Amino acid sequence: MPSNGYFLPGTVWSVTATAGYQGTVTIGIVVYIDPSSGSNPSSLRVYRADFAIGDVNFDGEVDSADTIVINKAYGAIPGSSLWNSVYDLNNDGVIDSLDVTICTHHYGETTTSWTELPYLGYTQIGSTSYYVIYASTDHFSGFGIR
Ligand SMILES: [Ca+2]
Ligand SMILES: [Ca+2]
Repeated sequence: MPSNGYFLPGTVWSVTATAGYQGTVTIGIVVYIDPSSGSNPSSLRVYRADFAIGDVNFDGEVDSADTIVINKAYGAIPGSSLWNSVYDLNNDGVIDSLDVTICTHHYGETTTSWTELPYLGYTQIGSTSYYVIYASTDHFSGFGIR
């Protein structure tokens, strides 16, 4: 976990909707709490990350690593094995140079916006040290806990 207390950006959960959807949904994120830490699951909250446009690998910065993954899916359309709607930055149904151009236009931008989501409680998974922390969101994005 990085110094800002969130999960590493690379391990942030990314949720995308493949069909039109509007409304609020409940999400649950599983977290391990070391019993010796004294941490209380009721103190944990779910945050939504609003990534910079072009940060398609969700590592917190727009750079050449993002254009590399977009280029690996070059030419992909919905249904093809390399398709990933995250890389289709202009939402035109094909991953191509227009998406690379958008990405490079945002080079150097970083993810700075984290929004705490409404807390809905938690449940323990059996008698383990794993808990599911619940929150509601109306916006699919990346999510983390702190
Ligand atoms: Ca990135
Ligand atoms: Ca596109």
